[in-house]
Amino acid sequence: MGLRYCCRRIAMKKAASTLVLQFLLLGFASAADLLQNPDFETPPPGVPANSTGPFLLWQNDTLPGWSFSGEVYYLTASGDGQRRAVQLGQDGTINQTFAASADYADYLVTFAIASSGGANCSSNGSVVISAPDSRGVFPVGEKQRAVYGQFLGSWGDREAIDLVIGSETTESDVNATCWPVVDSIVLKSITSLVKANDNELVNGGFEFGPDFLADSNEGVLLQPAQSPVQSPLREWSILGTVKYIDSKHFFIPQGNAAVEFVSGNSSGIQTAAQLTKDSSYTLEFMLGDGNDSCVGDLEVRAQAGSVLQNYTIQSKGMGSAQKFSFKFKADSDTGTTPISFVSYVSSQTKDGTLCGPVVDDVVLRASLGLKLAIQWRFLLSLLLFVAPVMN
Ligand SMILES: *[C@@H]1O[C@H](CO)[C@@H](O)[C@H](O)[C@H]1NC(C)=O
Ligand SMILES: *[C@@H]1O[C@H](CO)[C@@H](O)[C@H](O)[C@H]1NC(C)=O
Ligand SMILES: *[C@@H]1O[C@H](CO)[C@@H](O)[C@H](O)[C@H]1NC(C)=O
Ligand SMILES: *[C@@H]1O[C@H](CO)[C@@H](O)[C@H](O)[C@H]1NC(C)=O
Ligand SMILES: *[C@@H]1O[C@H](CO)[C@@H](O)[C@H](O)[C@H]1NC(C)=O
Ligand SMILES: *[C@@H]1O[C@H](CO)[C@@H](O)[C@H](O)[C@H]1NC(C)=O
Ligand SMILES: *[C@@H]1O[C@H](CO)[C@@H](O)[C@H](O)[C@H]1NC(C)=O
Ligand SMILES: *[C@@H]1O[C@H](CO)[C@@H](O)[C@H](O)[C@H]1NC(C)=O
Ligand SMILES: *[C@@H]1O[C@H](CO)[C@@H](O)[C@H](O)[C@H]1NC(C)=O
Ligand SMILES: [Ca+2]
Repeated sequence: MGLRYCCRRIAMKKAASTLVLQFLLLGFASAADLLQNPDFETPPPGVPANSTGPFLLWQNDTLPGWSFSGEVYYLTASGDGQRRAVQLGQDGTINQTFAASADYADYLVTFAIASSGGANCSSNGSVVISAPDSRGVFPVGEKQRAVYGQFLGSWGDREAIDLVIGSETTESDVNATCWPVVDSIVLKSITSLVKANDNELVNGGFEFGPDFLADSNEGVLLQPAQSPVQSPLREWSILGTVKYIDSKHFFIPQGNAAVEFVSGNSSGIQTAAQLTKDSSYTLEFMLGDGNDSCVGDLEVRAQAGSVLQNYTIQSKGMGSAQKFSFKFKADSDTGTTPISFVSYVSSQTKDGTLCGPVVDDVVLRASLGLKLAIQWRFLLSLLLFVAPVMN
């Protein structure tokens, strides 16, 4: 869904079919109903239509689309625009098996979790999401509700994948624990991404990441991910907490998505580029604010190889971005040059939400010298090849 939407918009904006084609070749993202009843809107048959309180599921109940064990409650929010969700109590888990696509793809999940209780809980419990290749623990924070994104794994061959969602608490007194509420579980698959020819970085525009929830204006939180391969932000590892933000609810410098560094010291992203040693390159990026009332000086430290540079913008919190760039020489013996953007200071909006600088549209290019050199080498080899033939 994400990709088709982005491409249609690009096509309308620029009417440049070549650009669209390039985008299509870069990778394909799809969210075609991989899960049944992902938002629990189809209730267990045993739940009375007018039920409002938590409904404890018995062994003999069914939760459409899902299996469950332990203490699992079905919740129906009272009032209009009914929302349903599940609460995972003591040893509560739900699971569902989905079929991976025939082609190999990376799977990302987005989900919302909420605290069930108020200040009386000494622990809100955590949600544990696991799949054959991964396991992530997500605490219900101070906020009433949070949306997270997570990398699940890479599968193909129509393999059957069991997604398991459970609860966990650090509190030994079960009564003092407010068990977490889970809702809106959205799966997305992305086939492997390929470098565009004018950027040494893959996913430099951050268009490839977990899905956004349609009804949510709070972005998607991404937890630390050491490996760019096993990161929900494709091809970038994550330091601290990063908020993945969408153009429907935030100001985005380029395309439909960007990253906001929200956890202060330190929060950011990192990747690596295969560069030619001793050649010159230019790193270009947009730095801004997401139109989320994040007021003040927003600073990031950009790193390319051994070059570190700090950049600051004065944010009014109303959505703006500036383009920056710097040149550097690739100096790594292994050919792998680290590229990173990190924020060291934490900021908050007036209502206490953590916020920070937004980075987008990161482009790493060979400087003109290197490009000419490559072209010359190409021309020369062509001449050397053609000359004898002509003789
Ligand atoms: C729910 O509806 C049933 C009949 O459909 C009724 O007997 C019961 O009192 C209702 N409960 C509430 C809480 O309204
Ligand atoms: C499930 O079993 C319980 C007792 O063990 C019973 O009270 C309840 O009516 C049963 N529910 C269904 C849907 O059969
Ligand atoms: C949930 O897990 C159990 C045990 O691994 C398995 O038997 C069951 O088929 C799974 N349910 C679904 C809906 O995937
Ligand atoms: C918190 O505990 C107090 C005292 O036990 C109780 O009066 C109050 O209703 C509780 N609050 C909530 C939100 O459960
Ligand atoms: C649990 O969540 C509530 C918000 O619903 C928050 O007020 C409380 O501080 C949280 N408790 C802990 C221990 O994080
Ligand atoms: C949990 O708290 C309730 C009151 O809120 C009490 O009735 C119950 O006995 C407690 N259970 C345990 C295991 O402490
Ligand atoms: C960030 O943390 C590092 C080490 O943990 C510390 O040296 C540095 O002063 C911190 N910076 C800020 C701005 O808090
Ligand atoms: C960039 O900012 C960090 C953190 O405030 C500081 O430690 C560092 O010296 C600065 N680097 C440069 C090159 O100004
Ligand atoms: C910021 O958001 C407001 C509404 O919340 C909107 O009117 C305004 O156009 C946005 N600004 C930018 C630069 O996107
Ligand atoms: Ca973007």
